[in-house]
Amino acid sequence: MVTRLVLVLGDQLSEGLSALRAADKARDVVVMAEVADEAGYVPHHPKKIAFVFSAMRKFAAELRAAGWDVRYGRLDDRATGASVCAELLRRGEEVGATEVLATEPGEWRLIEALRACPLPVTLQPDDRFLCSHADFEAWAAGRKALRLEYFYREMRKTTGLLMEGDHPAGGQWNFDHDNRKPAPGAVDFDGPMRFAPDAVTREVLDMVADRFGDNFGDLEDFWFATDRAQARRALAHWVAGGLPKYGDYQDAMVTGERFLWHGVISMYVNAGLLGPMEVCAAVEQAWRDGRAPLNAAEGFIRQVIGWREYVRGIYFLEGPDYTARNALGQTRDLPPVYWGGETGMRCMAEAVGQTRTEAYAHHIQRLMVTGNFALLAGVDPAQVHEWYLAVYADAYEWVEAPNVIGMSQFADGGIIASKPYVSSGNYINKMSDYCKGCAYSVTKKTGQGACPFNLLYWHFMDRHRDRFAGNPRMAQMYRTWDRMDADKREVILSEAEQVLARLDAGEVV
Ligand code: FAD
Ligand code: DLZ
Ligand code: SF4
Repeated sequence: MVTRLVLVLGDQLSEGLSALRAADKARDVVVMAEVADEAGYVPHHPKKIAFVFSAMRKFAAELRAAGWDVRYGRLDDRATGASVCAELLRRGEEVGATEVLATEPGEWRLIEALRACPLPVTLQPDDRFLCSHADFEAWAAGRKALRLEYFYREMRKTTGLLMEGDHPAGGQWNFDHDNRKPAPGAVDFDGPMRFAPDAVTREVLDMVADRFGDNFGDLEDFWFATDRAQARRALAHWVAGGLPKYGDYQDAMVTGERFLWHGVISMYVNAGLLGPMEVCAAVEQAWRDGRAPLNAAEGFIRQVIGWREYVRGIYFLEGPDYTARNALGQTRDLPPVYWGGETGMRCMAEAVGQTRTEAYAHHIQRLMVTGNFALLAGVDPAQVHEWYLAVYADAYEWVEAPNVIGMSQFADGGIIASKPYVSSGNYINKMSDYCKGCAYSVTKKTGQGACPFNLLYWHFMDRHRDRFAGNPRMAQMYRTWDRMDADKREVILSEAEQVLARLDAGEVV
């Protein structure tokens, strides 16, 4: 019997991975590798690299303990190939294998690299996801608009989560209107479970500090779970303490509170340490046991079986050119504030600051602070995309690109979002306490100290009028703009231009 290589990538750390299921422990050899190309295709946050490498090393040890022959290439071993394909070729020669079994990677870039690899690679579907490509294509076929809500209802029915017979639990599919409470005074959850680095992680941390110390992001105080057992404990900790108020304060932002009641488990689910059904089942059980309210359980389950599956479906449906889309023709360079440059904007300082320290920001910070600002400021979506792909521990292209190119930057022309997620400072002020400590004034629409979001919001509306004036969901805002005094409109636009000029000149905004 001929030996085959079984490729396991850094985000495929699941015992039941389809490639492993298709392989034969007695004759096949598992290949895992920390390769320069994967560690460097964007300047990943050092905590993200450390998380991926540590989890890979520990998963390799688990596979070995389960009887697999694992050939693991470390980044600090000179013999390790520079790319996934180079490593496969090296290992192929080493063990006399001429074919590869793999689970479909989550990025077109890697799928194409495997197709181009001289060794024949058989790709198995990644059935850790709940909706297959074929099922998503069938759902999307013939629909004019691919809206999440309808997809989500189908997923509720297929998974049976929060269902009572054919009906949604509580008589409603969606409890989002209960989930928009602004920032509370005090946070009564101590945040995600933290793990002191073990010997494997410490070794990885030293290497990452040495090789990637110049990348944006702090490596110190590394606390992530790096194996399945730890990730399960982190999940249980959050279900007990964070889930009960997760729904209520899902959209809130509080100065210095980096996690609030959020799960902070996306990096574990995306790397394969936890399964999407497993996390939803834990949440559903908490609701059934009376340990969490329905609005919290439904809100969370919608993110996982709804949004998470939906964005993956869109990524694969739309094809490899998705990340290059720029429907609004925005071209400005990403301002230095995204890489920690000085800013007077408290909201941006908070969101970018915790991104730097934790490789984490929650959804509303990503969407309504950093995403909103980039969109209003007219930043090139490809640069925005690369930033998000680099700086978050949970970022892989299949999930990051639809969220950034589609949901946040409207660069796909409205496949995901029915209208752009833009707002003035008012929304941020309503949902956070950031404005209180800001150098700008959120109530000032123009003049010295006016909040840049207020100015840029109208600039965005005005410069994209042709595209959005006919959108019924934006008509009210255009009416407000049109009713404004012409002089006032002119002042707003010219002050917005000044903000943009300052961004272009690299000045502090
Ligand atoms: P929770 O608030 O506790 O949510 C529960 C879970 O639902 C998450 O763990 C995640 O698995 C899933 N989820 C929630 N929203 C989404 C979504 N929109 N798309 C996919 N899954 C979702 N998520 C990523 O996993 N990787 C990314 O690279 C990523 N980039 C984003 C970029 C932008 C501009 C925006 C607006 C959102 C992005 N998201 C991304 C979605 C979301 O912000 C994160 O999943 C979430 O913040 C992770 O933190 P959490 O585990 O505390 O989430
Ligand atoms: C993100 C990442 C990093 C930083 N490094 C590696 C690596 O060295 N080896 C590997 O197999 N995977 C790595 N990954 C994940 C992949 O780059 C890629 O993003 C995902 O497999 C796509 O779904
Ligand atoms: Fe952000 Fe404007 Fe509020 Fe300052 S005033 S924190 S810039 S929204």
